[in-house]
Amino acid sequence: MATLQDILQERIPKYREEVKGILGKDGDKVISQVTVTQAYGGMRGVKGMICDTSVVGPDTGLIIRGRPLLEIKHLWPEEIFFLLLTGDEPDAEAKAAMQKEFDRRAQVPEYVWDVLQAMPPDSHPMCMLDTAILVMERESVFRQWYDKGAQKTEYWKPMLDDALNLMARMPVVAAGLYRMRYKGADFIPWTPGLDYGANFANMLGMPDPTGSFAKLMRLYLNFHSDHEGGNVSANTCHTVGSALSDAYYAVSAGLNGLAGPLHGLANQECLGWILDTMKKFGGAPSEEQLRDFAFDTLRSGRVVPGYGHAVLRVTDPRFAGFLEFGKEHLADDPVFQTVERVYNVVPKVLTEYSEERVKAGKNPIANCWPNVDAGSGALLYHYGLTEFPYYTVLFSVSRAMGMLAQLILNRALGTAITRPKSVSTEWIKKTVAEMK
Ligand code: CMX
Repeated sequence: MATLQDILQERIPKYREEVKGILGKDGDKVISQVTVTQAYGGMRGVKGMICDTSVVGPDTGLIIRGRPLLEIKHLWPEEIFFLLLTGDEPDAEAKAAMQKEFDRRAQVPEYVWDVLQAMPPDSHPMCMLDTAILVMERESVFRQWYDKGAQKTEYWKPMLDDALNLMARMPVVAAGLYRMRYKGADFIPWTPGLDYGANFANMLGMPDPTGSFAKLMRLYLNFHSDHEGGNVSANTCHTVGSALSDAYYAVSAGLNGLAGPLHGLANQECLGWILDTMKKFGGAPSEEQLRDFAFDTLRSGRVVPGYGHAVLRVTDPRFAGFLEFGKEHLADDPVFQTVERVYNVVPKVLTEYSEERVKAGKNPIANCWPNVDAGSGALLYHYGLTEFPYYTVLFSVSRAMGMLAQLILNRALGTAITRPKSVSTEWIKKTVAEMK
């Protein structure tokens, strides 16, 4: 049986050789240019970093290691992590070995709970999760190896150790803080022998007589795991990790970015918007009512959460996958029905509104289609997870997989410390003037 460690040990030297070959042969080829708009505009579209775990095509959405997301939606989180890292699905034995790794590592130190208990009771759950991750930094295997003078070529090994520890502990911490923060209840421990997604579902403590909540958790953890390298959370994690900060520092930094309302926090805002429509109209609104509500939102200067994307230009396949799950498991739920109706209405509203914006001299809305956050909240709500601020924590447990896989590969390649060149507005003015 080839374990994750065996496969990486065998492949990393080849991966290094491949990259060395590319750099030796084509290192001076130009792959991207930067306009002034891009420099002021979040570097959108500038190709200036490498990520091999996944790519996001504007017209295809997420593709993990060459596999379009909806073709691999059946994979469990432990299989997704293996795939992200190696490019292959694990065989049954390797999958079982991964599950044993998590069983072995899923002990959360007592001091983590003490720290969480000491936090103000109105702390945001994302702040609690990040605090828990940071406080465990003292256990970083990478830092111990580094302090002892480990060879650079070996760095990926303690990084993998940290990654597996962190991955095993994150669902325990996330579920524990949920029960502490919202239920005032005792923690439910990790159950050895139970898979990662079902374990998380079980530790949250939702009643799940049919097992469909565990199915949702596996799907949820799969769908949010990675979204190439340039998004705020992955990019931040990459930058912090490039300074050889360990996985605890890097992942918590990335997750702080995920906590922003234009990124992962939209997860909590979407369902709020859906429920506001239902409150206003006394139940699932008609499409006409939704249209008016969406225009009111936009004209009051707010965004319609769950719609639009920095890269995607089509319906996010992750949204499509959640919609399919909803149709199968909760078709009669009025909140889910509202999500479906919003999908029928909002793309048209945003398209019209975008045209109004352009006439008024503003930017068009580049993508009027739903992103991942537009539907997932309704599914969680159906199963009793009604605390919106918690949704980004679920996102985080999943996204940590992609961030950790990217960190390990970057340590394997010895990726350089990130240091793009910034320029001043004065420089832009002078440089542009010289071009005329
Ligand atoms: N509602 C209203 N206006 C929107 C919009 C939406 N859903 N999506 C984009 N716009 C606006 C932008 O705010 C921007 O306006 P200004 O020029 O006045 O600042 C304009 O359209 C152009 O933006 P864009 O090029 O289409 O999109 P960006 O790459 O700048 O931003 C995103 C992308 C996701 C931040 C934006 O679409 C948005 O705010 N969506 C709603 C929030 C959301 O769902 N976020 C979750 C994204 C998924 C994730 O990354 O986690």
